[in-house]
Amino acid sequence: MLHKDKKSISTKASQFWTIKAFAAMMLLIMLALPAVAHPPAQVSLAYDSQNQNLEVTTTHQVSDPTSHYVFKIDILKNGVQVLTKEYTSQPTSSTFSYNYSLNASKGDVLKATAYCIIAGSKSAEITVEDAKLVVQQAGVKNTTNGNTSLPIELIKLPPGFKIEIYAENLTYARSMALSPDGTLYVGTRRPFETLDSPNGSSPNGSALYAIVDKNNNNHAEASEIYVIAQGLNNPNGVAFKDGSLYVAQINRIIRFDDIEAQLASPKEPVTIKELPEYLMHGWRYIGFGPDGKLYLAMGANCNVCQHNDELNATIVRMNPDGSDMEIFAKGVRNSVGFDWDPATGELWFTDNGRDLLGNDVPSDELNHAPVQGLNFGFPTCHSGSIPDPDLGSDKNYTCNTMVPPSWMMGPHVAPLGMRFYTGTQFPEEYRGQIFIAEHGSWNRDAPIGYRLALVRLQNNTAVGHEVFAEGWLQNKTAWGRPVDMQTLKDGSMLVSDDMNSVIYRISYNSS
Ligand SMILES: [Ca+2]
Ligand SMILES: [Ca+2]
Repeated sequence: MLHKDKKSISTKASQFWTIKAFAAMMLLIMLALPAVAHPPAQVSLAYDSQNQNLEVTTTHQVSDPTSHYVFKIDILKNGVQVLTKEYTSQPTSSTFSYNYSLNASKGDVLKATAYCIIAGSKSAEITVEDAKLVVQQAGVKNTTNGNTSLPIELIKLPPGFKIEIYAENLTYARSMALSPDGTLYVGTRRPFETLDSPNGSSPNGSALYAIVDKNNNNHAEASEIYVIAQGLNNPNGVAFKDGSLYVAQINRIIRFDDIEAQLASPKEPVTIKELPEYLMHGWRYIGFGPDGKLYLAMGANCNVCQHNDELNATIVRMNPDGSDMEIFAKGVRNSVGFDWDPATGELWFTDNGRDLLGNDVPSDELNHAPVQGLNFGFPTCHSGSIPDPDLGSDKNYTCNTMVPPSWMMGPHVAPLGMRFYTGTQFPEEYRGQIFIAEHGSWNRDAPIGYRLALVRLQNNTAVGHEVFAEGWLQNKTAWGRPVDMQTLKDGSMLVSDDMNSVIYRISYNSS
């Protein structure tokens, strides 16, 4: 019947339907256009006050950067246009940076807008801070229905290893801790310019997360992520012991008791330790040693300085209730990662070297503190052999009494999280070795870091250093920043990234 009707359609009607089909096709093409010609997904800004340089990083994923590209960048200072640059292509098919020489001082608001040649634009804004700080804005994430679009296929790993997204939308995810029952706790740290007040304790402060992978699919669905607390003052450090979660904010350490039973609605935490509140290097890292003590890194409140607070630039330890705090290691500028060798029970830690001595000096450090009371050099001695030039050449500072680094990680790589690999999924050659997350340089001309490094040990001594995972840095532009690692029970390894607010999972399969 239908077949017969179709056959009987007149030529006129047939022309009509052809026009209709043509119109429908045009409509479809027009509807499809926005998916082809999209505005840049992300723009982020970094201003280097010292060098008066604005770096504009744009993510604009295209198939052909010579025909579909960001053709213009506009820059406004305090609402007034100060710079316009036009381009006839973009350097890469995804993320790229342009640097502009620009005079700005503290308090100035810089805004950059990137325009797509076909359609749309994207803007980002920052407020210029003190000369010694570079302001970075994470920008707007390209997030659709909870699926973050990140080019993880760019990350290179040794053969047999795979990286995938484990959890997303964890705002500024930083340090991680795993409970014996497998709950993952995730601390966070806000970039300076997102703090609503100097102490960051407003309702718009930072969140603290817990993840329970209930369906064991090695991915955190939204229903498996708990916000344990909000409005905290940069809860960077997390540690777990005897059923309690310890959280180090800038200004205090708090403890959530019996937390596993009340992830959905935790009781009020108790404060176990008040801490001196300062922003510079004030992001706290904590962990429990094999001696049952809570260890805490107290970063130096300066780039380089002699400080009259003896706790400044140390690693301290205390009882789990906060009592009997004592200095464990001195001369530690800014450690944001430490761990104990499961074979010896001895402490190893990363340390971030001072700035403003140039691109290649000093090296960041991996250190070894087998006993209490050692001095690792800061502020008078850097990298084990460089007396500080700014603290007075007449003082004849020497490195003789200081403990040199166990391994030089390279200048400005910013080694943060540091973990012994304690699983058995990775091949034998990785077991008991040290993984280090390099957050990446913020003030080096040629960026460095933005990768996972591996330091190999032999007989309790560091003997080698290699790159384990890289690709977050592409053409001098970083699209991700590793912070901390955590080995899961199955031997896979999680890696947090505070630039993208995600956690990756690295696993190994020999077949
Ligand atoms: Ca899951
Ligand atoms: Ca040192």
